Order: sequence, then C-alpha cells, then structure tokens
Amino acid sequence: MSSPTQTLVFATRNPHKAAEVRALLKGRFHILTLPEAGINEEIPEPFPTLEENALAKTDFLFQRLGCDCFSEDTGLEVNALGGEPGVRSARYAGEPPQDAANQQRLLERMQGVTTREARFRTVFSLCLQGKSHCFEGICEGRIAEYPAGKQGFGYDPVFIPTGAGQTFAEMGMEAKNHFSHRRKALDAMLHFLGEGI
Ligand code: ITT
Repeated sequence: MSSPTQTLVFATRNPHKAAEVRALLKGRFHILTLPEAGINEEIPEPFPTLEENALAKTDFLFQRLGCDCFSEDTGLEVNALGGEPGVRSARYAGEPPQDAANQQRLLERMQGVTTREARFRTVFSLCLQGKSHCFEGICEGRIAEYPAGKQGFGYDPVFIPTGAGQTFAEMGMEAKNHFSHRRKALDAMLHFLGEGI
C-alpha cells in the first residue's frame, strides 16, 4: 500500500482535470500540477495517438524532475466524423485552443447529422521510477444539439454520457466523475497501484 502522503506530479496545466482527479483520490495521494511543481514550459504533444502523447509527457517530466508522475491525454471521438476530433480535440478550431470555438466547430460539423454517437477516450501514463505504464478510460455518449450547462470544461456542454439525460456541464463534477473516461482510467491506474476505488 502506498502512503497517503505519497506525492505524484500530474503533468497537466488544466485545473479542471486536477480538480476531478483530486476529488476522486480523496487525499490518498498528494498531487502537484505542472505549475505547482515549478514547470513553466509547454510539454509538446505532437504524436498521432493519445498513448504516445501521454508517454511523452511523463518521459519529459521524469527527465526534468526524476520523480514519480502521471499524465493523461484525452480525445473526443465522433462516429459521424470518422473519429474526429480525436487526438486533435484541443486545437479543433485552431490556435490558441479555445473551448467555445471548439464546441462551435463541432456543432457546425454535426448540423443535420442524426447519428450522434461519440466517446471520450483518455489514456493515462504513470511513470514509477522511470518505468511507464498506460491505462485507458472510455465514456460512451452522444453529441448534444446545442451547448447546455456551465460547469466543467472543454466539450462538457455538448457531450451527454450514455445513461444520463443531461450534458457533463449540466450535471457537475461529482456526477461527471460517476460516468467519466477520466474516472475509469484513474480506477485502472489505482488498481495497478493497489489502491482500488
Ligand atoms: P493538459 O494537456 O494540460 O492536460 P488540455 O486541456 O490541453 O490539458 P487535453 O489535450 O487532454 O488537455 O485535451 C484535449 C481536448 O479535450 C481539450 O480541448 C480539452 O478541453 C478537452 N477535454 C479533455 N478532457 C475533457 C473532459 O473531461 N470533458 C470535456 N472536454 C475535455
């Protein structure tokens, strides 16, 4: 069993991701985000798969800090768009990445499309003493007709998980964590660490 105070650096600058993960961990690990760990430069995510990008982030961080760490890369895969935006989700509407513009581009591409199945896919990379391990989490759902809800981030206002009657942005973090890709990948990582939730 890990000590409750074991520190893991989470290679993210996204405070929403960090809040979701911390809520699920309930204090069992001490999590530091990139800014909190003093890493100010952007870590490149140039690869065509979520797994390669997640691994690149933990490799970078281990080389810089030499500590145990994890990262994740997430994509929204829409069936009617052949799996787009997928690994390009953050920059779907171009640079700089903007949530509202990404949502708008997605809804424009989906105008008049009746087949709205989609999924969030997340790959976590956990780096322990320099050795990396990957874990995947998938949340099936569909793309809403219009944005709804103010909570969450990214594509949350336009994604309705299967089994819910509202978007991630309408339901709030606790309910999102019940359904989410991120929670499922984190469950797998914690199971590996012997910390099943
Ligand atoms: P880091 O790379 O710093 O972790 P990011 O926001 O850039 O943060 P990703 O590259 O993994 O994270 O995200 C790809 C896109 O998918 C980006 O537009 C996110 O806002 C969005 N996204 C990721 N997870 C999401 C979630 O749980 N709900 C809604 N959108 C999400």
